[in-house]
Amino acid sequence: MKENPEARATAFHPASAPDYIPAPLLRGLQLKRLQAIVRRAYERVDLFRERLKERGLVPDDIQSLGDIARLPFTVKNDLRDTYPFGLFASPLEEIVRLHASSGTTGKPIVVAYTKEDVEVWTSVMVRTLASFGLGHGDVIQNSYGYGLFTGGLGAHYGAEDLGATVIPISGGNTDRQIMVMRDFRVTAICSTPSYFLHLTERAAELGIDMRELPVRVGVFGAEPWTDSMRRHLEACSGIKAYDLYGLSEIVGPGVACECYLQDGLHFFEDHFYPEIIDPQTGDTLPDGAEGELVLTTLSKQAMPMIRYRTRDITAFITAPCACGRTHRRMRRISRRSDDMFIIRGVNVFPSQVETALLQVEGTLPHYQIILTRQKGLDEMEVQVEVTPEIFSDKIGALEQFEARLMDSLECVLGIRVAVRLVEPHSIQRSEGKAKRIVDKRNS
Ligand code: DLL
Repeated sequence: MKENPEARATAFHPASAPDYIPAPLLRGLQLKRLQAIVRRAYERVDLFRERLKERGLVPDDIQSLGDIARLPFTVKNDLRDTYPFGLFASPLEEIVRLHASSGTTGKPIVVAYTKEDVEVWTSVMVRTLASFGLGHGDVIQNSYGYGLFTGGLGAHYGAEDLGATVIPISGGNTDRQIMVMRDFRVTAICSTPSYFLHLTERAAELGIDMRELPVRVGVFGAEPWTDSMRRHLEACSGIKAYDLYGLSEIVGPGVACECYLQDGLHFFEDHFYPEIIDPQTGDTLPDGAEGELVLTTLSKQAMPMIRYRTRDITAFITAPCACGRTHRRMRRISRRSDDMFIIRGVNVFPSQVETALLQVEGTLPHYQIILTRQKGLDEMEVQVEVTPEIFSDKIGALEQFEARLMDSLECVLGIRVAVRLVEPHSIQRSEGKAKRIVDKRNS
């Protein structure tokens, strides 16, 4: 029997104290930090100073948190254009760590940390793990990739500082992961949700029922996943699956995370200031409206990011959270503005496909969306794995099943799209972020 995770998750951890500071104090702290970081960027980063000058602004113009809306945005291309070190606000000798994110095209983006920055990052990861009920005595298997990706070292430093035992196993070598999880009596695992799904399936093949193991918490993030996927993962492993959000440009993992209520992600607002904007106009949206998340680092020394456009789509949750944390929450990131494709005039996001598939019993959450272009129009086909029982069924039953999936997709997307059932294990598994879209439109 697993121990009750809720009892642990509601227990107060001393490192979490900043999560509960009264809102007026938090706003005061944010303003002070915002003013200091704008000044730092203005004095040390050419691109930022030039952009402020173009607008006739100086750091003293920031007199309230609302004044942030007067500042220019930073976008991913700014990091590419100034590659590798152009946005650094600290000399290289003060930088203790570099990470990089490859992205889909061209040059990677490089991000930097001073010793203080690493300490802040560690502290937000400690607060993250504590909010999932983890602490001293836990054994944490860290299956995020170590290396230039921020997932591995970010979670590692947090887990160690928390006083837990960390197993720096990184991604891959699935059978060994399962052996370690069982033999080292692992109580929590950090990985992408898609990799954990792969782990549970492989464990079942090896005759190991994860529900019988001591593992009770999943620290999942780095890719979009749905509530249906959460329910699936929790049911087949007996753990509590928590959502953790972050991005390299801001710090890595540890920008926002769920609390034990699993109802939205609290930002670590003492270090990261969130806004939601209309991605078309750039205007700040009223609380509760869905739009693009924009983040400002309030304490980052090596590479301050002012109003960074994440391309991630979400909304603030306006009601206070019953957990008592005062930091604002956002809905889970269901999609990115650049993930969208248009099929017969209808906007489609991969997460909608996942939701539709998981509504039909017998599908496994392994799917890929194949995009092609025919006579100038985009077409999509959803390839989805089904359970061995269904796959080995008679042809007629398979066709019926395919039709049910098409109906479910039509219901969610509003258009009828092609579905192809594929054998279990035929879609390639990823050790990190899952590749949901195969884009053949330009080939
Ligand atoms: O993925 C950092 C991270 C590592 C977060 C481990 C959580 C856990 P990047 O590689 O720079 O950094 O990718 C950042 O991944 O803009 C989102 O689009 C997506 N993403 C990250 N976390 C989540 C999440 C890391 N919980 C990009 N839900 C972000 C949905 C997420 N999308």
